[in-house]
Amino acid sequence: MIPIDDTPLCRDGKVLILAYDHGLEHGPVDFADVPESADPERTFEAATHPAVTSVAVQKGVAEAYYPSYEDDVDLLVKLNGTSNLWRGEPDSAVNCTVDYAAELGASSVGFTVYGGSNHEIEMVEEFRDAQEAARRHDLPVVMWSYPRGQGLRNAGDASTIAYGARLALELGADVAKVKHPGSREAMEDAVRMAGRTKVVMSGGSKTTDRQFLESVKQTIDAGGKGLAVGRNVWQRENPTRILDALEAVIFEEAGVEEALSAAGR
Ligand code: FBP
Repeated sequence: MIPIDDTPLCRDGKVLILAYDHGLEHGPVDFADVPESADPERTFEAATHPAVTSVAVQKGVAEAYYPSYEDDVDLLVKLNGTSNLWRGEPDSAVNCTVDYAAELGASSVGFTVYGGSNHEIEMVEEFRDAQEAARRHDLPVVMWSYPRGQGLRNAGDASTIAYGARLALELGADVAKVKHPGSREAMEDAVRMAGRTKVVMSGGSKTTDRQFLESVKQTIDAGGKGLAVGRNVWQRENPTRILDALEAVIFEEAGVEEALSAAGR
């Protein structure tokens, strides 16, 4: 296990990963409301905000855009990912090796595991290869731990999310990225199940500032390390304002009201 507090993935022991792999995972629909958000430069610019500890992108976006930002932004390369055009049981193609992610300048890597999918066995075997290669490069591993699949009717249940957090510990991830399970207590359970693996909340689809900040606050109060968020930042007209608010909640122990005023409302 890598002590992530000493890596660029953390600032003062907390994590705010700005996720931008949606062009692959969801496609153009995610950029429809804010057309400028299709330009990766806009997200890289947002990632220069001091609250952001890393930007998470796929290999192609890293190759094309990271060289212009390498002095100002820390890079997490997502090693697998699948388009929304795929209609099969949840699975994720391994698109990048750890060696190549390191060559691109990544200081950490990300990997999705769909526990419960009919493809769980292969995904976990692929994760094994990536995790062991990452250890050789001394790169922290963030597991996007999203239990789902046709046999799982309760993917959003607190107990399933806690199981996802536990999978991350058992399989050797340094950070477990899990969906918000709906309450502080349920997030405490996920944090407890993850043991020494750090838990970060996955942002989810865009919601109001207040609802979003409340879920982030619950995560921090539950012992979570922070957040890996995409749409709730770059689908906003002004990503800087929500990042100001997130900085207050995650790094300055502010409450939601205080954070909302930090964001200027
Ligand atoms: P969001 O904060 O926008 O939810 O992004 C987090 C993330 O894990 C992305 O990295 C990924 O593209 C997306 O969610 C996958 O979401 P899902 O598979 O649940 O549709």
